[in-house]
Amino acid sequence: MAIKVDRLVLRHIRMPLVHFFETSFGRTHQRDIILAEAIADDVSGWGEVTAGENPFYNEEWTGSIWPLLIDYVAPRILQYPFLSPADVGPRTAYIRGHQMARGGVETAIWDLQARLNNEPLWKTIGGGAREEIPCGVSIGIQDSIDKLLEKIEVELQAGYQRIKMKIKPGWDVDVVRQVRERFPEIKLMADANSAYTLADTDHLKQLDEFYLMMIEQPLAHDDIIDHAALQSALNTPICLDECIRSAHHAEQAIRLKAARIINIKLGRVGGFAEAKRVHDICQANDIPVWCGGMLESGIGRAGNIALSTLPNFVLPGDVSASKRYWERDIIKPPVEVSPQGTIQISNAPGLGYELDLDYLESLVVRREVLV
Ligand code: OSB
Ligand code: MG
Repeated sequence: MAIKVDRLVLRHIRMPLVHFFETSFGRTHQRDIILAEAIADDVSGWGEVTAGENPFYNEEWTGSIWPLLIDYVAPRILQYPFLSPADVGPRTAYIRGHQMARGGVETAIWDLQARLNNEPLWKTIGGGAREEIPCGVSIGIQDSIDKLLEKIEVELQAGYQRIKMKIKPGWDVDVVRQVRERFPEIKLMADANSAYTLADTDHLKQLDEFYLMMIEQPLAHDDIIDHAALQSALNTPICLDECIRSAHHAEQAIRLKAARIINIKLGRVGGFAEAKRVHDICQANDIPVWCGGMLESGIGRAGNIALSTLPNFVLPGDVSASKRYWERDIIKPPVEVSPQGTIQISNAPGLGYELDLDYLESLVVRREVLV
């Protein structure tokens, strides 16, 4: 039976982070998140737009999402009879780029489909290869190395299976060395968020000494070719994040040997259908994948958990407990991580968590109802 979305409600919510999060492109203290609620026959599906507050990770940002959804996505989505949520991507593909904006609505329609089917979202998307998700954490750049070491200790005590640390010029080889000296056995990786160029090849080669699981996105956000050149010079596997916005990019990166691992983010590739295609191409080429994070609220986090049940998500991802980000999350219960560093998947319909609607509404700074 076709789904027709008869109302799309956009909410812009503001949520303070428990701790600031710093990457090579800047520090975030509070999140400005756009949520999409797609309604059909009084059943709601929810999706989170994972764009940041500034156009620094990619070109999308909270401010660009709002008009894009109102002017370009909503008119193509409302009242259109979708045979499958997989058709939402093609229906909005006339828009160049803007995967995160489009993905927020696409994921809402998958959740809507799951709720209409009265089944968990992981089932609707064709996942379910595992009942618990292996979890790692992403730790931002800190004010001191001591602070970083202390944070790593706390996360290891909590059970997380791998540690990702952010690096940038001036906070890289020496910091990684000290982390390695203190924690010689842990699964460790570094994420540069595009802070280097090929001219830094010799510098980055020094990281080979620390047997990292991978170096994530060292070079430009849109340059697969330079990553191929760097990968041929490094022993450490490169993992691509920013560069992979589609299954076609994944296929090209694999063909060029630009990466040995790929991080899949729902928003960055425009939603579940494309994320699955990226997953499948990687699986067919023996490239393991893991689920990245964008400091999501509980809604995006629940979507990431569903995605992580696809079979080739074999490495611990960046999907971690709600309490690492939020004093109070907008879902009930919050996402919790076991002492073994895993998240148990939920069998409840849709995202698998209840929304704390009263709390969510209290965070809204603007709203738009589209019919
Ligand atoms: O590159 O993976 C990234 C956060 C914001 C923007 C980009 C990235 C990140 C993270 C945090 O590393 C992942 C998370 O804890 O949600
Ligand atoms: Mg990254």
